[in-house]
Amino acid sequence: MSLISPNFPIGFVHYPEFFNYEEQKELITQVKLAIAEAPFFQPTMPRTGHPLSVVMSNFGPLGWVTDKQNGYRYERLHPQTGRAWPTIPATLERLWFAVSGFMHPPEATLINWYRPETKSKMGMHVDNDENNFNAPVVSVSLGDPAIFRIGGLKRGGPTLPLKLCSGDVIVMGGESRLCHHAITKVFYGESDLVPKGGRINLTMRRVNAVEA
Ligand code: MD6
Ligand code: FE
Repeated sequence: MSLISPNFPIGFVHYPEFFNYEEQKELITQVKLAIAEAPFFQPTMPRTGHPLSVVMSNFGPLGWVTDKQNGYRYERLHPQTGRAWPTIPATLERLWFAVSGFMHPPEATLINWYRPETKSKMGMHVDNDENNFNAPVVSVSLGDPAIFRIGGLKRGGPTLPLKLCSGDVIVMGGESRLCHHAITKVFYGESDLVPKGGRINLTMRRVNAVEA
């Protein structure tokens, strides 16, 4: 069952517990396998070099990375190993085709780990490093619950909160695709799903327009 709140931007959909506990554990296994190949790296802000509070990795032909020198971008290779990212697990590809309404596969799946040690959060941002915004962004939450807040197209406007629990999926398409959003709180220690604790978020995206 999907929930569409009348107050949320058009194109925003929430699927509470899309994945059951067994499926969540399977996704964590997939993340662990990926991390063995493509270890978490510490992303840093463009120009300042200030570290983001999460650590990251990716699945897919393209991975989202950021560092002081070159800023936000997509890369084919892991910044430290120089190897290609692991392929997107079949479960996630199936999710994409089930909920995105988009005929072409995702090109990138960002893995964010919100660690209990650092009490990670994520500031207000827009996902706009892609070359085309026709496809929605699809995201999966695993582990500790969190408060997601979504605003409008302009920075600094009012925002609405949504609690994201383990197994939840959200879709940001249509008018919501370029809305500001953040993770303002994580309820650390509530879930035992993630081996070293915390929250894992998987964010699936298209980067390039579909070729004609
Ligand atoms: C998170 N999510 O849930 C952060 N972006 O940890 C995002 O930044 C996000 O969930 C675009 C679309 C869906 C998302
Ligand atoms: Fe985002």
